[in-house]
Amino acid sequence: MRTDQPTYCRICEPLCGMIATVEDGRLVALRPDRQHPLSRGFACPKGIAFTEIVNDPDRVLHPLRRTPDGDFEQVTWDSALADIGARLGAVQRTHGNSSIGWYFGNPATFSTGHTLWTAALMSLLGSPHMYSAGSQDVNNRFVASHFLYGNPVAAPIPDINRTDFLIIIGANPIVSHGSVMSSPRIRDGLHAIVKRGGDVLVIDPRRTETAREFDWLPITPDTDALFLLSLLNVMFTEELVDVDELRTRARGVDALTRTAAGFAPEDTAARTDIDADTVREIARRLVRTERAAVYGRIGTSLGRTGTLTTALLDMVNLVAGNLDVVGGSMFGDLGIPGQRLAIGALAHVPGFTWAGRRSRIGNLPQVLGTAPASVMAKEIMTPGRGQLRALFVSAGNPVLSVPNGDELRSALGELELMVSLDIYRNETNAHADYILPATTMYERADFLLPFQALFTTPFKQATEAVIAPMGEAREEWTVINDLVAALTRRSPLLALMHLGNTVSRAVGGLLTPRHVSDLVIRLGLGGDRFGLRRGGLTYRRLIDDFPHGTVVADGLSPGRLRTTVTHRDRKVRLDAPEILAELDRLDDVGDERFPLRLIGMREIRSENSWQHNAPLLLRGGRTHSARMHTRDALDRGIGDGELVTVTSRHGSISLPVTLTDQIKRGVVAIPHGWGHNGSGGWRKANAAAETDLGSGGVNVNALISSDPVDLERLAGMANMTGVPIQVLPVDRTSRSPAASSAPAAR
Ligand SMILES: Nc1nc2c(c(=O)[nH]1)N[C@H]1C(S)=C(S)[C@@H](COP(=O)(O)OP(=O)(O)OC[C@H]3O[C@@H](n4cnc5c(=O)[nH]c(N)nc54)[C@H](O)[C@@H]3O)O[C@H]1N2
Ligand SMILES: Nc1nc2c(c(=O)[nH]1)N[C@H]1C(S)=C(S)[C@@H](COP(=O)(O)OP(=O)(O)OC[C@H]3O[C@@H](n4cnc5c(=O)[nH]c(N)nc54)[C@H](O)[C@@H]3O)O[C@H]1N2
Ligand code: SF4
Ligand SMILES: [Mo]
Repeated sequence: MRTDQPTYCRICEPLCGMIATVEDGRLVALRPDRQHPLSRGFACPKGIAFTEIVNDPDRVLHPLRRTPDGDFEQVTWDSALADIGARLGAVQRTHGNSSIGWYFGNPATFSTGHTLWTAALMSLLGSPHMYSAGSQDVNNRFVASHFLYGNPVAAPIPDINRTDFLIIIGANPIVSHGSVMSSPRIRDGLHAIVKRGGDVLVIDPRRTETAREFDWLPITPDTDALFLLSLLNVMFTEELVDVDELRTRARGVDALTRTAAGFAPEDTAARTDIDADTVREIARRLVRTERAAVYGRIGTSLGRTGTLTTALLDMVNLVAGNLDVVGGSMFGDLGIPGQRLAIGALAHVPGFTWAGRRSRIGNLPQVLGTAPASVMAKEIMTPGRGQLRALFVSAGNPVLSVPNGDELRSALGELELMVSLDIYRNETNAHADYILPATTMYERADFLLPFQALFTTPFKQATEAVIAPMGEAREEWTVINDLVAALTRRSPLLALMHLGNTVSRAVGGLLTPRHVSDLVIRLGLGGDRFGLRRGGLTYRRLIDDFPHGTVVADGLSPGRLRTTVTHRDRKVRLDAPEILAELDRLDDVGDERFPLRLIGMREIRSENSWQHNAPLLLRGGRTHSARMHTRDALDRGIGDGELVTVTSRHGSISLPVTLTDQIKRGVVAIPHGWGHNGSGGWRKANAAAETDLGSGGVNVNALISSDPVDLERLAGMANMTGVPIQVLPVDRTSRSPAASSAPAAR
């Protein structure tokens, strides 16, 4: 039997509508859903290629146990869980709860059950070793919001549907499809701004796919904070701002004015490479355009001061009169009664707030209960109380995604127990004792819960699983329920959770992600409020009556600041000393040995490290190469396509170079997520991007420091952009000591 089922894609943040064709229980095709109210028939190549991932012969479909020779053998779930439980119990007895850790990667965020159950397990266990991809991605956003609003999960998003002037600084939405913002068909959304007479300005060191379609202003990497401070400087010194009005919404206006006074555009121009007149013009325009917004993402997060830079983005929006107003930078709203009070109360729970705990190594603050993944290797290797001895990795590939993968790779081998929950064998779980097969998104039901406040058009959709789990794959949250049983002896809270599960299972009412989602749907925007609002939404109604999803409000609502800010005076705080102290880190990192600056770039047919095994995405042959300005290459005697060695203070890699004029001089861009080294099971990924030096591409994070002193102080963010590097032709450097580590970094 062949059926077409509406569902949605959960690879990246627009969550595009999809029609899944299922034949005799197999997923045979995916196509964009034309009836989806927001994505309206759009899907990108990754979304379409997902059929190949679901059916990939390299997928892990049965529990695997490591054999003494380092390979894996198939075992039953029962024996895997029994052995894992026994070994986990032993680690817990010998070393305590604080020796058990969990790293959850990016795809976990797209599964309600996975995120909630992991967070519950780790917080009830009380271990400080919870890690996520957040310290390479977005934790700075949470910390900036903690200081500005008192509410770490408040994240303003640009009202792209109504803005007339959008500045995109450090994001490439035409490739990434938008991040910390769910806005299907974002390319159309951006072009619509221009069509209604507005402008989109992209400030980026590279003339990106987005910059090519709009206006481009190049900037020196990792100088965005200086640029934003200069915008504030102009707004205050040219008296463009109604300061009295500002004081009704914010506290610390004087301190911010004094701070900005030190950053006249004439003084920052040499560092940012944006001339003072341009800065002044942009500042005036942001104030004078009624509907204007500034939006930043990865490029403004991975520098040395990601939290400060992100706080400054919001400050610029606020001071220009563009925060929390139509067409500006706006807050999504769950529409749940009492949400401010609830978040205010949560903000006192150590695991929810900022710096509720600090890391044993590096003394870095936890963010929403997670510690910086960059210190994970040292947490494993450094003896003492709280040493990490057992690690779970779910939906993550930290050997490729966090700094200094070689260090982590060797540390993983020292663990007493490592368990991976994944759909593939990858570079990280090559070191696991067990690999447990997880379902893909189309093998589970879900609701867009984590993204509810991030849609530029408030939207709800729920889906059933379109196929049954392949092989013996299981959903992560059910595996977590099984793990809890092994940990009850030394954790009264987990004992309670286990008891709750056992009792509710017996009466047929086990708590599931669907219950949690149903609660949020019923209480939230458009929900039935448990019968108080007739005809309102429930999980069931979403599935039955709105299989393509439903828009629950025409647009974001202005005036949310008072329900978003949890500070007692309900004012945005502009003078947090922790944030202002970061200004000390704005000095130049110049080093004549490393005259160039590294930045990252995302590719349209990659998703971090994990979609290089899909034939559709490898079509035409893929290369992994550094992008470098033609003249920088000429100066070094480097020709297009040649192999180069890229060296930083921390490591060295060799890969081909692609010469281009679409990048600022002095800047080199290298995609991350490559470095497939054959130890994993994804055969096509290992064979892709072949060069004289091998295949699988190289791991750019070999160039990045995992030393705690090099991490951003407030959110423990890895510094992955603006890193000083040198690039030389391979043959000339092959005899130098720096290059001798190149093969190891591959
Ligand atoms: N196709 C595809 N889509 C993806 C992903 C993917 O791997 N592939 N990954 C997903 C994930 S996990 C995320 S978090 C999002 C990220 O979404 P985005 O942030 O939109 O994506 P990036 O391509 O990382 O864009 C960052 C931009 O910042 C620029 N940049 C680097 N350093 C600086 C700097 O110092 N200053 C300024 N102003 N700009 C700088 C880079 O040139 C780049 O254009 O994308 C998601 N979508
Ligand atoms: N240099 C540099 N490094 C970066 C970045 C950068 O811009 N530059 N970006 C950073 C960012 S933003 C991110 S988000 C991280 C990503 O870092 P990670 O999340 O650590 O790595 P991914 O490559 O996303 O790996 C995801 C893994 O999840 C598996 N998987 C996919 N779906 C599922 C599922 O449903 N269940 C389970 N259990 N497993 C699944 C895949 O097979 C893969 O092994 O990388 C970061 N690293
Ligand atoms: S842009 Fe592509 S990968 Fe992202 S949600 Fe849409 S179809 Fe999926
Ligand atoms: Mo990310």
